[in-house]
Amino acid sequence: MKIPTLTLRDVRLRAVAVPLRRPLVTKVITIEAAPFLLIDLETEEGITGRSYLFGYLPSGPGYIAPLIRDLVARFAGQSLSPTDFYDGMVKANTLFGVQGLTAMAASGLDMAYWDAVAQAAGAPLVDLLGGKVEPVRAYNSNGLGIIEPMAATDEALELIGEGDFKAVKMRVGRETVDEDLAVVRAVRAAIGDDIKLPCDFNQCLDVAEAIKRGLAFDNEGLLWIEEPITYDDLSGNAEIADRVATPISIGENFFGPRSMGDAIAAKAADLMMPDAGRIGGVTGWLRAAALAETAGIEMSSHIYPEISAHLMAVTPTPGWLEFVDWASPILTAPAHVIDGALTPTEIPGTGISWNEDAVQQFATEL
Ligand code: SMN
Ligand code: MG
Repeated sequence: MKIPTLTLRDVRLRAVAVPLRRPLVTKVITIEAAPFLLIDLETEEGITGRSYLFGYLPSGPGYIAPLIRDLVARFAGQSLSPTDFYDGMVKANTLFGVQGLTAMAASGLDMAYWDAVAQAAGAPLVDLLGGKVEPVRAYNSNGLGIIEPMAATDEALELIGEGDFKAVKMRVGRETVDEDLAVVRAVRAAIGDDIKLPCDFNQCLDVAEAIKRGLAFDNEGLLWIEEPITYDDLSGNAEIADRVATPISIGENFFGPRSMGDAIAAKAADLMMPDAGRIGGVTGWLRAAALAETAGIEMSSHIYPEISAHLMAVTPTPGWLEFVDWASPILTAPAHVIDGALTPTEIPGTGISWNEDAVQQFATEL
């Protein structure tokens, strides 16, 4: 299939804060509403590519928006392949800095451009990437924050029931290892041995404490231990991965595929889980996926379930798709998990288009 080229014209940016059904309580932050930056990338051909970025902080979208506007102004009027657009954006920020918010801006635009290009081809993104529309196994990440054991057991069962999930993720990092262990055991007793159970520390430990908790968790049959310490302490992560038997997973904070390559080279983790909105959108994802394949490492996705379904379907060493329904209220075709799996939409592009009434309802200042 020939990948169409489009001519960039302008971008329309809006911000929303979409209330979460269950607040996400992590050790380091509690998120009650998802701050999204909505990107409508207009082309001279009349096709609009759409994507969104998760802004983490209520003010997050406002910091990313001007970086996106600068990039679009820089490339407006040009007809570029998606690869040339992505590489051009990274190059344009060489001296300013290519990690952090500029990487998010480039990732968001790359995702929107691929959406436009796939629409122009009249095919779902996954087809354009050489794959096919097929179910991708998913875990439910829509809850199980740092909450009481009783509440956690009820919530774990609710989460499984929301899509016949075969895996749910819980957040950990309570005051003591015993408190964490009590909740892990309570949840395991409730869900049984057949449901996979990854857990996420959101970087809240130091190396010594991570090894201590990791060893204590080793008999609990967890699918993985995510981000035990700060993500960019690669040698610290490598030490933990070496000492702890349960697989260590990191990646949601990698900016661009090279940071994932560095982590693989440092043996910083057993599993990788990049985030499409930070790793470089579709283009960065494909490059990261090739690195995971050559290293023989499973790669899972982080949030962005709608586009990640397309990406995971072409990932050579696929792990699990993280399912969150945070954007569902503002989408006309929200993602639905059936039998524990999410299938990419058949709609040409990535399948993202806005429910304008909801966008208006949840609009915030940009
Ligand atoms: C997470 C995701 C999005 C916002 C905050 C925390 C978490 C996860 O690390 O992996 O689900
Ligand atoms: Mg995480």
